Amino acid sequence: MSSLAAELEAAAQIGADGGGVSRFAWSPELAQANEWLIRRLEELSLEAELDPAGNVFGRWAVGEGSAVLVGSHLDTVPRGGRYDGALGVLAALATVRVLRAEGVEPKRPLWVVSFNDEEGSRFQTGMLGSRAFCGEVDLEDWRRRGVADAMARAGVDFDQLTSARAVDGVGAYLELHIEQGPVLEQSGEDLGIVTAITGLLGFRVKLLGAANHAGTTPMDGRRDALAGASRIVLELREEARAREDMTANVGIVSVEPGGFNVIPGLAEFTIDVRSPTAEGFERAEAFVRETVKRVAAEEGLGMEMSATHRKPPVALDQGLQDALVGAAEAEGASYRLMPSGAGHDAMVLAHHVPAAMLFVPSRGGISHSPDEYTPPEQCELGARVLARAVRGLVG
Ligand code: HGY
Ligand code: MN
Ligand code: MN
Repeated sequence: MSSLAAELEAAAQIGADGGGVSRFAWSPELAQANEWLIRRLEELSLEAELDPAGNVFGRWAVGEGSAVLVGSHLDTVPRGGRYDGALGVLAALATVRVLRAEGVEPKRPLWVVSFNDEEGSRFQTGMLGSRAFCGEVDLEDWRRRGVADAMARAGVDFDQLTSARAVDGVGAYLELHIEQGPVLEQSGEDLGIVTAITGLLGFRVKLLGAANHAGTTPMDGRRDALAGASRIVLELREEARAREDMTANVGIVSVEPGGFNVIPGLAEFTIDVRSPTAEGFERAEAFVRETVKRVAAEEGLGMEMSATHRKPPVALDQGLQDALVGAAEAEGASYRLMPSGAGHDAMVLAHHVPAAMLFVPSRGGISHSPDEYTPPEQCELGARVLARAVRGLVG
């Protein structure tokens, strides 16, 4: 088994959960994964650091000028797969290993990174680590979301988050990632070179009705919060199905008081909508706000709605895409230029430095699931192309 496959296997044991992996920001499982990673970085004689935002860096401090930053994330969705994020972090390690083995002396610094909380699983607002690294910290919003309490429980000082900004030292960011969709498997190419990353919109909605007796309350006139939420879920789905440039998902729903014979008086849920175009992104946001407001009114429900995240679609750097094309061709790998339907830390970095991503196929297009899988030879080809591109960037 290659060291990449072995390390993916070892990482998947940390936070193993029901066949998948659960590692959330400032949780013991992610802390254990970060410690494991730091040991790997130190074995490669890199300067390892756990920064104030929970990001893990391994720095090869050589040469001069801005650093090439390579990595991804080790946090996961609940019972996620073993490749989402981890592949990119471990491929960055493999890149250093290859360059050292080849006796390459980089002419500029090379940094490996595992960003904290890319998924947003705990606080429903993702990419906290890369946003802090880039100086995009919203202390009040994050405090309101419980980030400060979670950090305090983990013994980490919330007020130090703003000192995590260090993107000024970076000149380029590269991330290897599984595609998390069916395109490459269906088209048969070895690799995807990402042109742009879809825009992400997140909301948290609370519908307030009236808890009442499920049997004696006349059907007309009920103020059923879950019925209202259900209508919104289906209307979002219909709209997204009818459009080429929109996806919609409601992944978390809770109702109160939660009795089988009680009409739900309160329903709280998340909304995740996405669009790869600026126009589609604006239209999707307007549609969500209008639909929630209209259905709440029609159902006689009170409504509270807050945005959890808003990341417009972003194009990735043409020069770095060209470098990935050159590296793929040099490795004899077939590839296609393609957008990403998933969000990534690269969409944060891309607003600050040239950033690019490389995809390997996902079996059945499955991700955010224990069934996520990419064959070792495809992972290794992706890692080889990444290493070749990085070698070209560090001179
Ligand atoms: O949700 C996403 O697209 C990413 O996996 N965080
Ligand atoms: Mn993910
Ligand atoms: Mn990811």
